[in-house]
Amino acid sequence: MVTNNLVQISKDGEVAVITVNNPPVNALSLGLPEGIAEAIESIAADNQVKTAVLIGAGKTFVAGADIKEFGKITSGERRGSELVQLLLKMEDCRKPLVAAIHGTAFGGGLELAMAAHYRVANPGAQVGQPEVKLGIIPGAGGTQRLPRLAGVAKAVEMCAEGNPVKASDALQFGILDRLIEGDLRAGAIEFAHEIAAKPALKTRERNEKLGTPEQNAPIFAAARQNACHKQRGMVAPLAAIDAVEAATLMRFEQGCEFERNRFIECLFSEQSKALIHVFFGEREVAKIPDVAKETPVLPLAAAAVIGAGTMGGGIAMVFANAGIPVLLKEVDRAALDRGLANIRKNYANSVSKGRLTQQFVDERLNLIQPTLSFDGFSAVDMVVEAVFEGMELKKQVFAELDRVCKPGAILASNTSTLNIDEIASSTSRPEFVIGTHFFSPANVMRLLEIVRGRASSKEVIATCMQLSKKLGKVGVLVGNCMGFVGNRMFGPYRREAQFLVEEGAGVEAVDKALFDFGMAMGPLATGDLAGLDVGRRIRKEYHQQDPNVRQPFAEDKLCELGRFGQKTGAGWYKYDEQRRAEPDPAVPVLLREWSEKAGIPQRTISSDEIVERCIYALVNEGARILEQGYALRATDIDIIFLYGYGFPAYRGGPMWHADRVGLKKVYHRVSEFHRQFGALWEPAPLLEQLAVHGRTFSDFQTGRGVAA
Ligand code: T1G
Repeated sequence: MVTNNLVQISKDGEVAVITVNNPPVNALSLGLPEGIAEAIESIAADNQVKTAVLIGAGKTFVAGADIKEFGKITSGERRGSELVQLLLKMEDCRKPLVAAIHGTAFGGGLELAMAAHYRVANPGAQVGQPEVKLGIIPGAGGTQRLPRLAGVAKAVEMCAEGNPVKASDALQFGILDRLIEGDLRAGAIEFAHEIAAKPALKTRERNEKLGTPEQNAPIFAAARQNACHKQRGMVAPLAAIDAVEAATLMRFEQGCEFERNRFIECLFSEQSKALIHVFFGEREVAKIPDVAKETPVLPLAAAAVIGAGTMGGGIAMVFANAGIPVLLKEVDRAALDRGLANIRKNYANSVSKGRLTQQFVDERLNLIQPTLSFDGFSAVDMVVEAVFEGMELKKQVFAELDRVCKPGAILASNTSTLNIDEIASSTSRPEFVIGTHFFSPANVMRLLEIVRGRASSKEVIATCMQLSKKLGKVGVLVGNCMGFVGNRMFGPYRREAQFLVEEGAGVEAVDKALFDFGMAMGPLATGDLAGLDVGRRIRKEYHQQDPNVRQPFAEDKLCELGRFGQKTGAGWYKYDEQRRAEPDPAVPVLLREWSEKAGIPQRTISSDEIVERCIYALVNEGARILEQGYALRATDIDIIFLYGYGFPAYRGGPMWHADRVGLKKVYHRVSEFHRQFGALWEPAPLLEQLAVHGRTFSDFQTGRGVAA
């Protein structure tokens, strides 16, 4: 029996089975709630049916509302309350309904399951209210029903933080009634027989876990504090907490209305538009126009890393964490021992913070095999080189790797600045050479820039893109230009931060303005963390000092004083033993002296100017990169900045942010800065062109793919 093409009913004796089938993730697209409603009506009217199971076809239960249809609600085309009505109808059904969950019951999917009278799940299933990650809150009673099942503390955590919960935990919290090993459908039907004679309990009437105001007050206070800290600047987590609080203070219907109002408010917000862009963007970056989905990937069962420094050690951990055995090679025993000690220390930290178990760590450490020779390299499928940044050294390493590695092994470089094609030229297999630019700390940062050389083969690209997923990273394909995409843009951003302090803005004022904008860290504090000498080395090596173009000098001068940042206890700030930053009164004095000597007039600079100069410097360079085809889409640039540079996700990334500000305004400001500050601010032709035609970065397509 079929209600519509998305929902089918079948029968197993007295148990009806309602199957939802809307691949790939059974999202609640238009027609699906309506189909389930019809199914409920039909089983209510069917005298043979005593009880029903609601289950998902394919790889998952319902993963939530259809995010692509949100625009229909904001445009007024749909009210979007069909689901709310359906859930009441389900609860009111006299015949007990059992939701049978596999895969993910997320958002509207969990809300749907909570409106059933019972819930069973496979042990591998997960449940969650991830809406805050899209800048919204649950919109179909999730904040009202979840505290009634799981209690206030758990519900507020799930709704405000948005993280998934494993089935075994969900059972313990009371969200699930039973775990079913083996065949879910059969187990759910058996469960349905068992409860057929029991009353159909309505979740909305189960008030016993809602607690008292005295019990709840500290829970909400702690949740708000946590949200302000961990989800700084985001509106939705606080709205979600308010809505769960409403569940404890109001009747169910009123609570739902409260939730609905906050949901709509959030749905219309800029933050939610940005976060939805990020959700789809994260998936879009995996799509490479000239590398078809069907492109065969190469086997990747064993890897090697050259260099056990901070980056190399971190990369070895990333492979081990993904269960891939990895050789870790150094040139001498002392360096290898230092590298291994760092790896052990990093793992021990994670164990002490409760993030990993000792058993997991022991297993991973066993996968990392330290070595001083190339023995065993002939058996690996991929090598990542992470030696010191220097072209000659890298070429030597690659020539050696070409000799020792088997044909077909991928030779990747973790270089952050060097030309991949030149590195590849030292091998006989440039088509197997590629850049895999990890970000520090490699075992933490989610970004992986995959740098396409002129000869990199499609199979190698497809393999690295797939590998990034396996390693828990977001891989973004970029072209082979100086600094690739992220660092090429980050340069002008940090350059402006230096110019600003040289013109009279305070060090803390610059960092605070960008921190308040939402950046994880201010640009000057970031310099101290990375080491000011790193930037100086790159500047020295690559920048042709054109005397007509202004160059920042402050960081070079700090370096001359031995102030390299955190590692030397002083840079832009001074640091104590625990590397806690403190403003250093010596710095403004030095800056004034240096600026005076350089003839730079000092003035008061607003936080708006600080933000515009730093962020529009990013955007202007991003526009050049996009036009030149070194990034496939504006979205790719956005994702790079979110996962590699601490750009706030709720602003969608630099290019999305510029689109929302309006490219006319951005172009106007960039042109003003050009007049005021000279050549470095020359507007990118693409920015000008899009601004003049009223277009956006989002709708710009290069049509050329990534330049090799
Ligand atoms: N709506 C529309 N499309 C979706 C979708 C959704 N909810 N979830 C996934 N997709 C698409 C995705 O874009 C991709 O498309 C394909 O499905 C496979 O996804 C009323 C308001 C379920 C864990 O936030 O977390 O319910 O790229 O590559 O790694 O209160 O997708 O192939 O064209 O991610 O196996 C709440 C979001 C919505 C869940 C599967 N739900 N999805 O991961 O595959 S708001 C969510 C996920 C809501 C209610 C509120 C993951 C996944 P394409 P994928 P995956």
